[in-house]
Amino acid sequence: MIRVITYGTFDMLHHGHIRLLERAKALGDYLVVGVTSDDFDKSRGKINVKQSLIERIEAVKSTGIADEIIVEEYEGQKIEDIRNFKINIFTVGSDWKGKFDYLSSYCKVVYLERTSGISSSEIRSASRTVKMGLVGDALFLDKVMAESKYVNGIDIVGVCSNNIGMLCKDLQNVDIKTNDFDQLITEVDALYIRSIPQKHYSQIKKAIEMGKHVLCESPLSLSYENSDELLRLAKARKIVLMEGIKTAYATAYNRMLLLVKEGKIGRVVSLDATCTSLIKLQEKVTDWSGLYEWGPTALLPVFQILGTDYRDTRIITKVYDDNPSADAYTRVDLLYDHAFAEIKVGDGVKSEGELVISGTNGYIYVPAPWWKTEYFEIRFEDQNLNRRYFYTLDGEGIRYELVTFVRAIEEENVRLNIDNEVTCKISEIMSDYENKKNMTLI
Ligand code: C2G
Repeated sequence: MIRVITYGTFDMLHHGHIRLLERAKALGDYLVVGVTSDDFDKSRGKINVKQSLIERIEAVKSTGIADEIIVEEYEGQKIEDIRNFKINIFTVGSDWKGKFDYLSSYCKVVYLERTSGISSSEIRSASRTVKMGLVGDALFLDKVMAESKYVNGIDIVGVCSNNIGMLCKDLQNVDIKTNDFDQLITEVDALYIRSIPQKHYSQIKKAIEMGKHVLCESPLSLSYENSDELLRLAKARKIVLMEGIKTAYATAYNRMLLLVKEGKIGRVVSLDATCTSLIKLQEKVTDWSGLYEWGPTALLPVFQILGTDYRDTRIITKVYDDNPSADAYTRVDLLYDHAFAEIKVGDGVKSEGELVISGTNGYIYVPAPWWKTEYFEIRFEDQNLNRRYFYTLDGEGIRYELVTFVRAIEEENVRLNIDNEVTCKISEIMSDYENKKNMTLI
């Protein structure tokens, strides 16, 4: 009996896939098909896969061609599969020609001619491309531009900035370059906003009223009520309004949240999150200061783990020696009925940017810089039980954030990674800071 194996993502299964499977089966008597897991696809740069692993497996199964379906989860797995399943022939489409020659020491390798004129990418991008405009004065826009290149279905066509000259070449080459928000907004389907936080509310409101989707860097506004109003307005008009905190879309962070929710460290009693970056003077003119820049990221695990029903807060801000109106380093304490949290953020002081979540059975330690980590540890009294977790993070989470945004525009009911109540509570802390509520300045 000749045993054949082939692998693929098989997203939006089409006749190119089916022809491949048929010819693979015809090479022998028994066909094993490896379908790539969502994580494996992400780690190899395929981030736009539309269907879940289950849906893709079901689609392959429904062809009736495969004798056995397995999941491909990691690099190097092919060799192991060939040994375990006693495979005689490995086959894949000719777009991979040469890439799997190394497997020929384990079995025969056959490249089958790829069917021309059809691909998953074409099917995916048959849905309309979202024309997006970027708004803001900071160099962060360069990162968003660079990351958008990895995301199908999004095209950055314009930028509204007072600093166009400072931005990257790609952004200088877009069709619409302006410092007039009203001009940009009329020519796009969606906006990515990173203007100063004081402008967010009016810009978002205008965008929603004109039927444009918005991805806005957190905070959405500087008060609970304003953010709540914007989210309701967006919902009523069927517009996507998404708060941008890239950490919320980072794989390791999300896995860590699941482990906490599952009770791995027992009941969480305290959380400490620190985020700092010493920024260059040139950037300081154009970017936001301390709490606005880092507060939302540091508050994210607090609200996602301890909830949004805190009892009390206290803010301590160390201002810059040469600029008493700007915060160099800020500490926010949050008191809950059965837990407490402390965040420390700023751009005028450097500290260890770590996250520690302490529970009744153990704690989670996420080393600096935790907001874009690929790795964390769970630690217990008995060190033998400690475990380390590793994940890959491409593009600091911005890439996945953009993928989710486009998906939410295309499909209904896509779950965003930040709940509305979390968004509103982040805005509430910003308003406490604005209004110097429960705050000490030093
Ligand atoms: N294919 C084809 N003709 C097409 C499109 C795809 O013959 N028009 C083949 C591919 O060459 C591949 C299989 O169908 O052999 C599955 O394609 P994808 O879902 O795009 O999977 P891919 O990302 O190529 O994964 O490690 C190898 C990978 O797992 C192959």
